[in-house]
Amino acid sequence: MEPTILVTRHEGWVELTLNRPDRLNSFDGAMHRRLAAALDEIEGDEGCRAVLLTGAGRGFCAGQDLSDPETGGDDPDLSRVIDTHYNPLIRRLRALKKPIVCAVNGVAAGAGANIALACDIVLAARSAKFIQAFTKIGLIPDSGGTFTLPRLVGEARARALILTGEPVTAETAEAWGMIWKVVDDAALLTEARALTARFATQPTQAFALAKAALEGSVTNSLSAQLDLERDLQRIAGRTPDYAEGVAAFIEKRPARFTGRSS
Ligand code: T3D
Repeated sequence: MEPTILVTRHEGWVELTLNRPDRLNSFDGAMHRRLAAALDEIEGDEGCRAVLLTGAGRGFCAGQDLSDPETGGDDPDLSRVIDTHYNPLIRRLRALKKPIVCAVNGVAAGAGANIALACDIVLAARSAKFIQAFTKIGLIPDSGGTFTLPRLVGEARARALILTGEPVTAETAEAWGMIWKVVDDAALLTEARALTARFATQPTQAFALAKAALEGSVTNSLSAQLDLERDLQRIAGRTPDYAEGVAAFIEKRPARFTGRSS
């Protein structure tokens, strides 16, 4: 049987493909565990400096596999699957110390939409759409949807998307600031791969620290955020990539970043 998560290693970066195309790459427990194992490896691999997440077939991800016996039963406790799988996944994507690009190749529904929105940079195929499908089946958004959406698109749009479950086209998602960019379907993977490969040659520590600063900004006051920036900049200023970046600038040559912390 084909693995439900395809892991393709490139020079300095890893491509993860959700691979249950006949179920629009919806998640069952086994797929969650495979993704978690792949992320374990990526986190521990200094040679991997960027990640690309995409889906196989015509969909990106339709969220939870609604036929998965692990989440069904007479008296389901959906908090279990959230605690075991979705919440750790979203926390890991946000905390990953390397950029994660998401190439949304088709429909992203339910948790699938919110997993995409938890990535650092989202490119979407022109034919893709984003659906907060939860209330259609009597659930509330999870995987950070109630947190991420209002921050990305504003309260009015977030509330309407959540309560109506209406699909948002990739073009509207870009226009509303929900995602970074729409790309023609045929060009999506080429463009997403080029971006991820470029990130893999850049100052990885600075990316990690910038992500940490952005996370801090969610709850910090301006004053606390200024202090956090100072502290993280102190760390950035001691990385070899800072020395190299400045030297390359002075010498008017391209920088050769290693991504190393020391
Ligand atoms: O445990 C918990 O439940 C808690 C966690 C919740 C997190 C969540 O994500 S809840 C939200 C779950 N997702 C959904 O409700 C979305 C369900 N899917 C859809 O609404 C539609 O499939 C789409 C709008 C995403 C796409 O529609 P369309 O017409 O392009 O495709 P389709 O024909 O509906 O789907 C194609 C196949 O994929 C189909 O199988 P078939 O008939 O060809 O054998 C369909 O059943 C299957 N599929 C799509 N989504 C899911 C799914 N199978 C299982 N689970 C799915 N989520």
